[in-house]
Amino acid sequence: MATGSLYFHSPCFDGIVSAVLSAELLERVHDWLPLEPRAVNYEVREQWLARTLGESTAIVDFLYHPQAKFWADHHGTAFLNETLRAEFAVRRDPFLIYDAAASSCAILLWRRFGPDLRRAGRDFDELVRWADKIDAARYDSVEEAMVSTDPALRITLALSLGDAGDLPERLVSALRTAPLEQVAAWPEIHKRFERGRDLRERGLERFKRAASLAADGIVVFDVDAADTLVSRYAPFFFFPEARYSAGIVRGASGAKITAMRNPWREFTPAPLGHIASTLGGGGHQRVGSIALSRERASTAVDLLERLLAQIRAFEQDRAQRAR
Ligand SMILES: [Mn+2]
Repeated sequence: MATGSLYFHSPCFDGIVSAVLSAELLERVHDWLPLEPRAVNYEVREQWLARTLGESTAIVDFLYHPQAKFWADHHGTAFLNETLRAEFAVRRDPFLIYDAAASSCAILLWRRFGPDLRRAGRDFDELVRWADKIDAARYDSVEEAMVSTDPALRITLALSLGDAGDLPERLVSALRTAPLEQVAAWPEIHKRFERGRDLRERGLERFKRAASLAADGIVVFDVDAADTLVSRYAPFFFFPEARYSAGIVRGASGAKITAMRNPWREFTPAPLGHIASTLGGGGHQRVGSIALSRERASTAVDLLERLLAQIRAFEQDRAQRAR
């Protein structure tokens, strides 16, 4: 039987939910061929545009491709070059949807097509709510981000272990009809979740010894994360009053410098993505990071110092303006 393709970003809960929504929409409401889910991630970047897409191809939560018949994304980096961005800007097609201000691809799709799906008897409110919360990191508390066992968070941690095989594709197929709770209870999800929880606990112990809170409210750390999972929220788990975290996470393939503002405190932070971009990295307002290969990992301490200096300069300016 002929089939179409549905590319979705993975491992990512938002990518999976976006695939569920678009599969249901295209197959049930618009009579597309059955869509085969295919997980993709940014490793395919270099070859993405060289790929020839089949007649019935949808792409969600991932890079724009001019041959896609259905496309939705919210990443600032959706267009691989300016020509594509310009070409897209003049296309008028209700099946090509882009909004860099949307907090998740799932919410973007749900706002646009939720009424059609509801009329077809498909309600995905709960899935969309979780996808949006996770993608936008809009957690109620650091505890919810770190130790909660809600079904969507169990699946997210299970996926974060890597080597997931075709688990993301099977999740898309299952979540089209089965309740979230039931899917999260799959033995393989449970097993991966338990392993993820152990690794995360080890990561926390390691982080605790490698971090300290500076007098100006920045959690500074240099942690070896090999064989553990170090949560990006660990700094605020130990230092809930901190304003920022900035540090080095070292692994087998190199090192990563990351900076984040405390998402549970109200204030206008230094532009962390911009600061990181001046040092060879990227990000957005609330989080910046710089990836370093193993060969360049020795520059990490120096780069972190320069990043900290820029955050501190911003904060001093702010203090002066307030005076
Ligand atoms: Mn997303």
